[in-house]
Parts: sequence; C-alpha cells; structure tokens
Amino acid sequence: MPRELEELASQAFEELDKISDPKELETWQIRYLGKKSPLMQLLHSLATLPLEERRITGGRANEIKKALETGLGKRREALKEAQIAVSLQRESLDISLPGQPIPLGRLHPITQILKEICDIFVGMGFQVVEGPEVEWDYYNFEALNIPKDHPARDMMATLWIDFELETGDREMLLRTHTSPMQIRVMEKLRPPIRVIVPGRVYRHEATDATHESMFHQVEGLAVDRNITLADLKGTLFEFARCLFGSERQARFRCDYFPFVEPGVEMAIDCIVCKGAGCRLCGGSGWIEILGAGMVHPDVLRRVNIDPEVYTGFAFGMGVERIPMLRYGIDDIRLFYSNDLRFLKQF
Ligand code: FA5
Repeated sequence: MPRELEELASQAFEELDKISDPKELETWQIRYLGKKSPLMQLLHSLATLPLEERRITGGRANEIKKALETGLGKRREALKEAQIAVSLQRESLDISLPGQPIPLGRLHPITQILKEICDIFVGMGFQVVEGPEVEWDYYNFEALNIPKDHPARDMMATLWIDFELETGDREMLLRTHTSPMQIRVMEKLRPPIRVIVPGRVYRHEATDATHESMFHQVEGLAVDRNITLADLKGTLFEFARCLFGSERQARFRCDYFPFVEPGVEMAIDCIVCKGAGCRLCGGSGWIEILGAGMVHPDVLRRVNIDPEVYTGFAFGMGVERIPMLRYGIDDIRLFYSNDLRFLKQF
C-alpha cells in the first residue's frame, strides 16, 4: 500500500505542476482530495487495518494529504496572481492618451430665440407668463371680438378638439394664436399690466417656406393709463433694434384684427434679397413678423377694465420668422424636420 500511495502522490504533484486553469485545478482537487478519491477512501478504511499497518499507512497518508492540500493552496494562489497580471495587462490605462470628447447637446434654435426675445422684454419691464395650448372658443375667438360666423375666423384655420358639449357645440380647439392669453391675463390682473406670453400655436393650413401648421408666437400686452400707439411703436422698434441691429429696416402698416383698433403689422426688410424680392419674402422685400394694435375698448369692457380710464397695446409675433430673418433661413420647415446638420449650426 505505501508504494501505491507514493505513486499516487507523485502523480498528483506532477499533474498539479502542469495546471494553468482554475477549472482544471477543481477537477484535480476532486480527483485527489475529493470524498471518492483513493486517498480519502484509504483514510476512511484505516480502521479496518491491523494496528501497526494502520499507524504507518495512516501517518503517511495524512502527510500526503497535507502536502497535497498545501500544494493545491499554492497553485490556486499562483493562478489567481497570474489572472490578475493578465487582466492588468489587458486593462492597462494610458493616462497620456487624449480624453474621449463627450458630445454636448444644444438648445433648439427656437428655444434660443424665445429666450432672447423674453430677455429683451423683461429688460423693458414685462413679466413672462404662459397659458394653455388647448383653449376654449371663448378665449381664442369670442372674447376677442370674433363671434361665431365672423369672417375673421377664416383668417386662422382652426384645429378643433373632438369634444362635444351637451349643447352639441364643439368649443375646444388648439389655440390659433397667443392672444387668448390677453383675456386670461386681464381677468386676473388689474392695470398696470405688462406681460409677454411665449408659446406654441396651431393652424390647419398648408405649409410652405414661411408657414407651418405648428409654430410659436410671443404675445405682448401693456395696459395702463395714457398708453398710446406711439408707445407700441417705440417698444416694437426698440425690440427690433435689439434683435436685428440698427442697420435693419422695420415697417409699420395698417392691418385689421378684430380685437385691436387701430391694428397694424410690422415687417422687417428681407435679409436674403435686401428688399429686391425673393422666395423667402414672397417677392415683396419685407417679411411680416407681427400683428399689433391698441386693445379694442370692447375687449377691455369684457374684462371689466374701463376703456375711458385705461388704454393698452397688444402684439403677437411669429417667432420662427425671427431666426429666418436673422440668419437668412429660407424655409421655416427646416426647424422641425429634425435634421441635425441644420440644427447643429445654432
Ligand atoms: C395673429 O395671430 C394675432 N393674434 C396677432 C396680434 C396680436 C394682432 C395682438 C394684434 C394684437 P397673425 O395671424 O397675423 O396674427 O399672426 C401673427 C404672426 O405670426 C405673423 O406676423 C407671422 O409672423 C406669424 N405667423 C402667422 N401664421 C404663421 C404660420 N402659419 N407659420 C409661421 N408663422 C406664422
């Protein structure tokens, strides 16, 4: 038996020296030190041996078992260290390499211009408020002197919300302009009022180079004693100067909106053709950016503001047309076509 034991031990050590993989080491452990291994079987059967043989064989078997266990521990440690060395080698970090650039997002050009517009008016003492995009017919039309069947409703093709009142009236819509906020603000605040309202508006119309079905407006409203058309003109011309610089031309012309009297439109000379006429300005040399006027006395009365005491001006500008004018962008649809090559320029 001792001879077989010695042979088993030398075979085990020989194999152990060659092991280079943790899985193989496990197999080795089962084979030589596992419950069913010859060595363990021998140790279990010692009791059946005669005393003297038991002493000699048992002593040597235990020595071999200990030596195998020590060898296993050492091999396991060596394999672990080798593994760490390999992964350190693989994951080595070259701190002299240049860093990976993190791609930075940016604000949409319309968000940027909205912020700029608001900053200019805040600098003039206006307060920024926001309102709902889903609006009642009353605020979008009725309270602004546009009753049902009024021809001015045709000026803004409306997207109605499929929602029926018990009366059968379809009275909810996507606001066609930011002017309903004039009423909402005057219902809440008493003069002096100076607010601007940035936000999205929707129209059911065919798109072209200067028209979108969803676009942005900024409404402005000032109500106080002694406000005149000169205040409106001064405010808007100063705004145009801040935004476009003093070399650009601004033009005021008469226009009609049922909720102002008198009504005007303001246009800026076309940056692309410098007034000669092109696709962007539809050949006129000018691009209309806003409608405006003095708040109609009937509108003031509707919100219990006495038009004999107070007057006000209001304006509503198309936001997309401003970066178009500034950068010579000749198609409004570029803003919403999600083309990063276009958007990344701003
Ligand atoms: C109005 O929306 C009025 N609420 C403006 C107003 C406010 C007048 C207060 C008086 C007092 P208008 O429909 O003209 O008016 O639109 C105002 C501006 O929005 C236009 O000058 C134009 O710059 C822009 N705009 C109008 N329709 C579109 C469209 N489909 N796409 C992009 N911009 C548009």
